[in-house]
Amino acid sequence: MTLSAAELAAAFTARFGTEPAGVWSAPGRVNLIGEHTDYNDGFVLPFAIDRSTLVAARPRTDSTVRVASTFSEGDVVTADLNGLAAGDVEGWAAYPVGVLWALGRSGHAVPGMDLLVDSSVPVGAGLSSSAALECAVAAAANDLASAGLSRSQLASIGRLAENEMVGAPTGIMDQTASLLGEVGHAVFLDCRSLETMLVPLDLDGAGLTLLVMDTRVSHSHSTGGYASRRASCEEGARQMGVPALRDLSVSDLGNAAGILDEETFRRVRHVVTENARVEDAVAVLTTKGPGALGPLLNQSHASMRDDFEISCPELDLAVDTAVSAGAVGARMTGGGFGGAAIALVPTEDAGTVSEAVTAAFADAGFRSPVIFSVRPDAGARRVA
Ligand code: GAF
Repeated sequence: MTLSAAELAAAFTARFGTEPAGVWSAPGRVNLIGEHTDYNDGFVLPFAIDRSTLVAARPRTDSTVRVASTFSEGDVVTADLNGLAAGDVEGWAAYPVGVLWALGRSGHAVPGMDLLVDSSVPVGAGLSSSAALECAVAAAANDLASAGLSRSQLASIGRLAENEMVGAPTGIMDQTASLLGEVGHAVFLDCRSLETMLVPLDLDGAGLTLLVMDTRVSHSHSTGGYASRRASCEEGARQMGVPALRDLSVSDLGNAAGILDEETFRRVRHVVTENARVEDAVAVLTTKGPGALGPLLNQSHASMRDDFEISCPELDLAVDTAVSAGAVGARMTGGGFGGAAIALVPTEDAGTVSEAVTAAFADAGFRSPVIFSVRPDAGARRVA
């Protein structure tokens, strides 16, 4: 369901019998480039999208949290912040409850709350519906408890909730994009220093459309593949004698090939070359504009497909077909093993590219993809 802030406030009143104190919104994200670099202390270049999660919230006088969503009529998950431990809450409620728990664990007293959630970020599409939910709740709790945390601090709270309460060993990229995004910009993030820089991403001005091609192949970052890639990266850094793969550059790869086993080397090569591509992408965007990003997007996809091995036949088909049908460039986005690919296309070709990808999926016997366009939008904010 996608409700307006006023409609969600009315639904909250109907559900909990009292008006919310306010409504907060946080967007999902597309990662333009820089995949699996965040937990290697590297560089990422995501942007907040014009699809978001809304949370109507009201603080309580006790430590009880009640969460409900417009997707699960009647179901209210209840938890008590007192004595709550990592892993205690399961399912989707682990994200909102986890944020309140993470605030408390980080020394910020927050009361119990009633929360009603609605979202237009597709779940499981690799657009970080999870970070959108975390960041909307974090923004609400920050305001309602007058915690005074910065956007970067709130991103860390969201990550803590995801790592500890949900059990997904993810990095800081998604929460940063959801909290620090700006209209018409991507967010360059140095995941070691946590410094950010807004980079102009004027798609309309360049006559470009960014298509999301949701393969509808489901993925989860709290299961095997994501964690095993992370473990390979840590092992590669250990064997190379550096704190993190961020500390290697492309010129170190020859040396790495002689030290690492073949598979670990390919994992390392992806991260090292991807960091370089992010820096190149920032330079391209600031000097030439988004129309010149194509080769970097395509190279990023090939690296994830061949070296990091996190793509799948549906993602490869979406990317290859989009490029053949006229996209400037395309790549899978997010953690991989399913989810979505993105294609940067001249706006006049967006229909042709979408149709070509849909037809290719039908020919291959794959489920029909869901294809839509997104724009760089603003980060989390109070909307009512
Ligand atoms: C997921 C994670 F949540 C991010 O932290 C990041 O690692 C991404 O996968 C891969 O780049 O979205």
